[in-house]
Amino acid sequence: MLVDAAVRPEEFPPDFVWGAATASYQIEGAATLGGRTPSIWDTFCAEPGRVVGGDTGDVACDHYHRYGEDVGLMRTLGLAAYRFSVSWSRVLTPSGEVNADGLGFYDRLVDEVLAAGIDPWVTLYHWDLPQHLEDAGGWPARDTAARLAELAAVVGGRLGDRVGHFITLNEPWCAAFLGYGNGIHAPGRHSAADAVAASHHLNLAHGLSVQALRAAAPDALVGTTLNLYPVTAAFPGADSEDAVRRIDGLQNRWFLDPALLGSYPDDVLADLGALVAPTLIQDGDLGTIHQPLDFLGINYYTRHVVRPSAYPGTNAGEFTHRGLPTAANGWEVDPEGLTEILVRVARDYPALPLFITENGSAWDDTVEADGSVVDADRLAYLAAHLAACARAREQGADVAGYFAWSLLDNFEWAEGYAMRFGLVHVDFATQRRTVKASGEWYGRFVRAARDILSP
Ligand code: PNW
Repeated sequence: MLVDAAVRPEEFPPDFVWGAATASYQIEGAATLGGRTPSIWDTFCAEPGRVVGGDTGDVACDHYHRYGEDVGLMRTLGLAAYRFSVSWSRVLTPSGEVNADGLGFYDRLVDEVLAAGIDPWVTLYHWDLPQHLEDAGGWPARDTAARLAELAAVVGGRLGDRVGHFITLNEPWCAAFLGYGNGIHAPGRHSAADAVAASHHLNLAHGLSVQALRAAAPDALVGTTLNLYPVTAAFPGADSEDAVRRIDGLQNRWFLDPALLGSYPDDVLADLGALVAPTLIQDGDLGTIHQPLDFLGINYYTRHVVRPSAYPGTNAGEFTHRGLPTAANGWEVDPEGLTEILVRVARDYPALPLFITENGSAWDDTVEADGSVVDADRLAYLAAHLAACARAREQGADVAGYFAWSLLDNFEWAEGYAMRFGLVHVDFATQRRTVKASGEWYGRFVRAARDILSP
């Protein structure tokens, strides 16, 4: 890939938040240690054919034991902030008790991050639902929303004296539609109605968790993270315009509107029709979901280019490409889409600081004879997307920070360890970490932007 994107540190304000992100199941390992019980991802990985290569998160990056080294890498990169998620089934037991060992891990991690001069940003839910809650119905069951608020109270209460930013959910669209709709993610169920029910209960869980966090951690700032995509028609025509509206509705507005405007979009309700069970959206739900937020997290990877038959979650080839370069996982590299989605969100949902809480790309990295990792494509991707953030800021979007996905190569869900997104290469046989060329570049850029000296 070749992207010609000049971007300079001076294009960002001194208080712009520079970070990197991870998620618990993707890096921690230690799946059975410290009282952790199984999550839906442990179960899913154990089922043949679900994950490429039969890979699991049992060991992953062994971050549970190596977090000190990993925080050292963050410091080397000059990061101002580190976004990670908590493993729900580490923190709470199936009977709802606090597991002191599990919560203690995050307590130590937060202290280590702070001691390195880095701000911890904590995501409550990044897809690893405790298996016992799935057995009780999972996200299609309304009760699961209240259970997340219990986690919020515990985590907020324990970490809220030191953590300045909490994110309720990571990408509820994925959790609902990939988990319960097309089944490519855990728990691997295939029901459109269940996916829609899950999406409403995730939205509800967001609202309830904001309330719980406000009570438990009154000094912290609270937001959520959505995976948003600009949606473009593959070719002109009225059918295409309707496909754009439908995909944009379910992918973007179905999550943005209730959280930020207090209503579901009428056109999406009409599209879904009987998939929205009569008892699903209850009186008062939208008021609960619509909590004042301090920021919105946006994860951006690519654009959706749709044909008339497109429908999210169906995975049936209705999405297409524009002929741009594609990363190793097939996602088109489209930095202009990032500018577009930022400017659009700033226009339609004003007065909310926006943070890129994930952006990055998978490539087949080359490990040189001397052990260095050359990843020119990832470096170019990063530079082009930082330039896209700068363009959005010039157009008035309040883009206040950027978290690269990901700090480390890690367990890439259904793709297992085959797809590498890290700024830091991980040799999974030895757990040896090597900062890639992209990581070196990002570190230099961040240090220049923050006006801090090299280590
Ligand atoms: C996001 N899709 O996942 C997640 O937040 C990360 O945990 C993940 O590692 C990263 O992006 C890279 O994939 C997604 O198929 C996974 O549409 C799949 C999809 C979207 C986002």
